[in-house]
Amino acid sequence: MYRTIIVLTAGLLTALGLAACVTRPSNLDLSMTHPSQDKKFVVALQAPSTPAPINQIHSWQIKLTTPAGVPISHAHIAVDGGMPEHGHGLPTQPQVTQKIGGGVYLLEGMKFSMSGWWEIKLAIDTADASDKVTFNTMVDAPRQTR
Ligand SMILES: [Cu+2]
Repeated sequence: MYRTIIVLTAGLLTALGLAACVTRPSNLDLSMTHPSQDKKFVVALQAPSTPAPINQIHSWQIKLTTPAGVPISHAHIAVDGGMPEHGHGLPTQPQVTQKIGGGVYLLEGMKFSMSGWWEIKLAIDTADASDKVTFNTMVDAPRQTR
């Protein structure tokens, strides 16, 4: 009798554990500076605050350089993203609206509509090269204290 309960409990815990594993990889790379997919650029993404506020429009900055660290100032950067676990995209259509100079760009119109794991994908085009980069970020549930 007790044995049955223990086996059932263990089974339930295993099922819950597996469900948790599906939510996101445990080795999710949250770093905000990455080489692009084909190593043509190095891209740094700067959030407005850590963590980014939920359900508010915010602006980020993107710094783009060559692998050697030379700033790239005349790139076209397209933005996409979403929540891989839920299969939906970004709730807004963020745009790179300004080239600030020194390889820094202003990314406006970002919004996260729920807490959890979000991907931010950039497609970068210059006269010489095209490449992509994906960033991961975790958005927390809203805090009551703010
Ligand atoms: Cu979602």
